[in-house]
Amino acid sequence: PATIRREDYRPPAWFIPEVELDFQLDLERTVVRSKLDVRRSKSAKADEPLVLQGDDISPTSVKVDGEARTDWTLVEGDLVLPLNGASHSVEIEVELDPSTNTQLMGLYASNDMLCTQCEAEGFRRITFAPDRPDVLSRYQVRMEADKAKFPVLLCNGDKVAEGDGENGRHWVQWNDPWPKPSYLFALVAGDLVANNDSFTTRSGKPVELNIWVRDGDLDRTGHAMKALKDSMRWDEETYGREYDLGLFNIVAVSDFNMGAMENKGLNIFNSRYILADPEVATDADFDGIEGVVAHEYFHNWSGNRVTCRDWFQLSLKEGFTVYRDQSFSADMGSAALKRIEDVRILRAAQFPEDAGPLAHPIRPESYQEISNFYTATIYNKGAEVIRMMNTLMGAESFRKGTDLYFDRHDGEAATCEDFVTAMEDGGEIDLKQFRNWYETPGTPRVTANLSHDPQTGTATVHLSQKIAQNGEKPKSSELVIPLKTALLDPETGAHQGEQLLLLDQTEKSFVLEGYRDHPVLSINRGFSAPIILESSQTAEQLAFLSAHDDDPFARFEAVQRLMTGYLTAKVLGTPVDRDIILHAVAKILGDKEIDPAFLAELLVLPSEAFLGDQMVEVDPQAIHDEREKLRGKIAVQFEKQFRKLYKSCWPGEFSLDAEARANRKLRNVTLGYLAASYTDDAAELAFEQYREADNMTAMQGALAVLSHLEAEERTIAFDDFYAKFKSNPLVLDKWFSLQAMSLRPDTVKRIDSLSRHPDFTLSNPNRVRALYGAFTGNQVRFHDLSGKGYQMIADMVIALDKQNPQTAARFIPQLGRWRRYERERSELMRLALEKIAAQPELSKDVSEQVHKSLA
Ligand code: HT7
Ligand code: ZN
Repeated sequence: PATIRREDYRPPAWFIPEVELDFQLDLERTVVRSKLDVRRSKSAKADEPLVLQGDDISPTSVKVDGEARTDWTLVEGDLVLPLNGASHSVEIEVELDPSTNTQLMGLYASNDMLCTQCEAEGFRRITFAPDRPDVLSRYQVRMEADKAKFPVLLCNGDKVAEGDGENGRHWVQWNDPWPKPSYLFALVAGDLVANNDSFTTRSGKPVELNIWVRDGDLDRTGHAMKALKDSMRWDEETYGREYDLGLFNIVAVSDFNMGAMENKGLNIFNSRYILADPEVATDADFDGIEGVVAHEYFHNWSGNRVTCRDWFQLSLKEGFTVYRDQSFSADMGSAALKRIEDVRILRAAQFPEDAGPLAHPIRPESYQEISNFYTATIYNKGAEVIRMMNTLMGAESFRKGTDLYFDRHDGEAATCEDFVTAMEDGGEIDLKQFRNWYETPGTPRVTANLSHDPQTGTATVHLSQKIAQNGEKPKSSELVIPLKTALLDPETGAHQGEQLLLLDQTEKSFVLEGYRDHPVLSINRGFSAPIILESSQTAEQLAFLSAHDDDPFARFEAVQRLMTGYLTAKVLGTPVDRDIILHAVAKILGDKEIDPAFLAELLVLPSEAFLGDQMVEVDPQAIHDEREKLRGKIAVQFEKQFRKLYKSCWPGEFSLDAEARANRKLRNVTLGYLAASYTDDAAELAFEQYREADNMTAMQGALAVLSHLEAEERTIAFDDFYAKFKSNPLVLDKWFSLQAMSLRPDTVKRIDSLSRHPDFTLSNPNRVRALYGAFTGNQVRFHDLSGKGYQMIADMVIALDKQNPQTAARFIPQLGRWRRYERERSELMRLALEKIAAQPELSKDVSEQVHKSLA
């Protein structure tokens, strides 16, 4: 496949100010007629032909200025049409069969409804167009379909007319006043019902809000609607951004490649990010809905009103919007817990990406298939970069910067450079060196050491940075790294205030005055920079921080570092003291000030995957064994406290308030410890929780414990769960996932049989992720030394690639980390990749990921 490079960007030769589309919709035969008002760019050559992208479509008719034309050619799917004037009207007709579109890009069928996904390059599968984000057009769309089968016809913008046609058909005319790139186009046709509500903007404009779902799902849309209204208000208050149409539609679909899509005025969502009630959704699901609804809504400004010039600028909209949705969720709930969660995600998904063969900067230099670049780096590291700007600038100046960015680029297709320049100009700050974050792949490693001179009462923080050279070569390695720091009194944990240390050279020292005693260093508080900290802190100092640090993230981090240090030492066979961990846990459990949700966070051991990421050579079995031993020891040592805590978090009536959620969380964590304490009643206890549960958080917590056990309660509970929820696809996904995450030795076999279960299908990405995605996260079973886990994923990728390349390609990074594993596993993983690479006719998506992983 061809490589597309950022440096090769050229402005478009033709602009299309107006687009008219006419859809004669049907599941098997849809006719699309387009009328494009094409204008030659002043900078384009006079004989430059019009090139309109197409993918897997061919025109049934082409007209220019009303005259039929046959002098067009198809070049690698694109329509090339010679034109000699400065402006023309081009009409094209295309026929599609949405029912056979298994890629879920372009126009496709999902449960008898028709919907679209155009980002990044799906519009070209609907009709021929300049399918690039820097060509913005005003769209007028007419949709016509059978009224009984498709009573609801939705598109971007405002509905301007509707009527009935012949033969039971009806039509709707839509007009979107805001010029937009083709990737933001959307339509939906189906038999849907709406949760209808309204919102009044702060300037007094009424907005009609609809969440469209299938009949029967309506009473599960309340949480999403609340999240939408909260987001609209928050964006007005926090960024001064108002909604700009009279209508905002959301549609939930079951077959969707990603989480959701921010199409102008018509967001389309994976149903898992819309539908929830306590019986079917966990607290984490509720949070996911709030975050994704907000994210898509916020795109209306950061993405739609100001869009991206080209796909290399993807983080311009995605990084900024993730930062915005993270801040929103922090404001809606607990900022501390949200930060811990965000960092967990960053470390689980982005750090490994940065350390592997697919590493890329947040503004990549090249790609073969842009769908492969919807990554944790673009999204989550991109958000961290924006967060660092906020830290450097301060809230007020940051807001001045974003105000200027929105004003300056409203209605334009902008670049990351435009964003940084606006932040500089609006916020009055120099971000020259900070820009290095945009072109530097890899996670910086920062060493931090503290020295103390009792004579002068000075404490010196010695910092240095280096970056692992992986993937694309960094152009510059000196980053601006903002480190929130405090020096804690070694007796009381008190400090004189937080300081922001800016590490902007390879090495830098900061001398701080007024410390009679050697203080304890608390650095990168709040995870102010996305780095790996290498400090020479002793276990005693970490234990001190884990008991005293007043920054919740730093306290959490101290516990994690303490446990990580212990576990990695054990795996390597280095002698290490366990008592210090047990004392730290005792202190945490004895701290009456800690709220239950935070206590639950502090008690969770670092994940096996995270522990592996800290090691030069990963042995998943050894990591698993040591982690289980420590868990068992903590469980046995503190069994009484866990039992007491478990009982004390007995839930009352279900509520989504913070206290009730904290109790559910702590209850599940303590149940996990009780099960690990080798007590005889573990299965019984979990089973009882399962039976008595009136909410999915408790049910899932119980099943997660049971899933690992050899007990008849396990079979009874899983069978019961299946019988209860088999008609709810989102809950059935949980049934598949929970089994795929089981630590039982027969898990690989079980996955194999689940892949032949009547409810399993490769056609639904949620189901694929539920089974195989959960399995690849199950470190000890996916990395089973037999290599069967790797083969299973390779075979699935090969089969899925023929149907849905985008979803298939997302499984490659799991195998792509083969170099990090011990010799035997490493070789087996490589062989699985080789097997995929040897397939004829691999998609661009899978081919790019596999070849980069093997290179
Ligand atoms: N901007 C959206 C990206 C997206 C997408 C990309 C490729 C293929 C399918 C897709 N569905 C949605 C989602 C977002 O970040 O808001
Ligand atoms: Zn997004």
